[in-house]
Amino acid sequence: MSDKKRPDWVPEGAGAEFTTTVMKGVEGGHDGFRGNRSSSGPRSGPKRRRFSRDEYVAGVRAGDRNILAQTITLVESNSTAHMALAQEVIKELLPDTGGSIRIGITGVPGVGKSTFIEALGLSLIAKGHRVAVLAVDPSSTVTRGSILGDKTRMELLSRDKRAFIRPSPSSGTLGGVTRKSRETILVCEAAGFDVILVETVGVGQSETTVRSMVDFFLLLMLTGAGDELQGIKKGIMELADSLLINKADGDNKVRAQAAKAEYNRALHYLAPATEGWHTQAYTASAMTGDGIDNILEVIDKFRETTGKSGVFEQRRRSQTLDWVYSMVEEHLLASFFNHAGVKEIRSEVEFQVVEGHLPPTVAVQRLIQQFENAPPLEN
Ligand SMILES: Nc1nc2c(ncn2[C@@H]2O[C@H](COP(=O)(O)OP(=O)(O)OP(=O)(O)O)[C@@H](O)[C@H]2O)c(=O)[nH]1
Ligand SMILES: [Mg+2]
Repeated sequence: MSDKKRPDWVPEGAGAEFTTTVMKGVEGGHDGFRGNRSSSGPRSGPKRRRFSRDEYVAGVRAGDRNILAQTITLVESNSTAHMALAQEVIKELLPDTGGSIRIGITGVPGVGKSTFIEALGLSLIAKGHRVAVLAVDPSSTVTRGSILGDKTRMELLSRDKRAFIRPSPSSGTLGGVTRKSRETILVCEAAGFDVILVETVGVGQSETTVRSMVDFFLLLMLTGAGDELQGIKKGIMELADSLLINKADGDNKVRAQAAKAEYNRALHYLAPATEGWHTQAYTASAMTGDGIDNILEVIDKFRETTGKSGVFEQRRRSQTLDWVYSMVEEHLLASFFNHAGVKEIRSEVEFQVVEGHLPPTVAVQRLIQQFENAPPLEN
């Protein structure tokens, strides 16, 4: 793929406005600001400067790519001081957010997500949009920044200044990754990106996580591999607003059409992911470009339909509230498990329960009582 030449379908002018747009993700240190420390050797490159709240806000609003990238780094930081500043920045930017369509794209490894995103992104910018591509990969620390490795798959898009590509945030709890990704979406919107594409690999909990932060959720599938092989569960299909059978090119075209019909039949028996919207299957090829514009039309139609019915706005509101309560939940859980009093009796209570000396319900009462009432070291 490295010597990939521009395919015929690539819109004219795409990739023409060259710039280095694949931003580095959080690296090294847990606070994401390793670049500020004099770690080793002579300093190379320009010194990274910390900005004030107002500088971050003004830079993002002005669409300054460097400040945008640094604001996201701030948002992704786990240090308490950075988090506090990030919240101030986001609070200021909030009125400028929300003006995009947020599209989640999932599918098993190798289904063609990155290639598809490049095709979709190029088509979108040719239509006058500004596209931000983010990744959510809560599954491992090793693949962090895997979008960077995908550079060859998004070669043209990554060089176009109408697009902005951001690798996955550094590792952490799923909740932490969710917060970072959601806040990154907001920052990109404030910077004027009107289409946000969120790629996530179809494993574990990440689909549900991404579904909870996007308006439209697209499931990419393969034909000829069988459902079990694809690891596609009914549950995932039920999250999707469209199914797209990818790689519908060459010998695969006919099979892709057959798979489409089959999935459309299956979809009749599933509850729709979005009220008032009928999830359907389509075919596409990120390679030839077939079906790319069609799926954009489907997304337009989705926005129009759900916008009129109010479902679009309703979902955004409930997603925001869900987010609030999932953060509350996380905070409470962390406080519980870090509580000195709870820590003190926990192993003894666990022992009593598994030995059958203490009913689980009583164990819960003891632990909660310890957490709520007893000062940590009193008994
Ligand atoms: N024939 C054909 N091959 C494709 C198409 N889209 C992608 N591929 C190929 O499929 C392989 C995987 O593509 P990627 O875009 O990296 O897939 P991905 O889903 O992003 O993979 P992960 O990031 O590893 O989860 C690459 O070799 C692509 O060239 C397509 O439409 N047709
Ligand atoms: Mg990929």
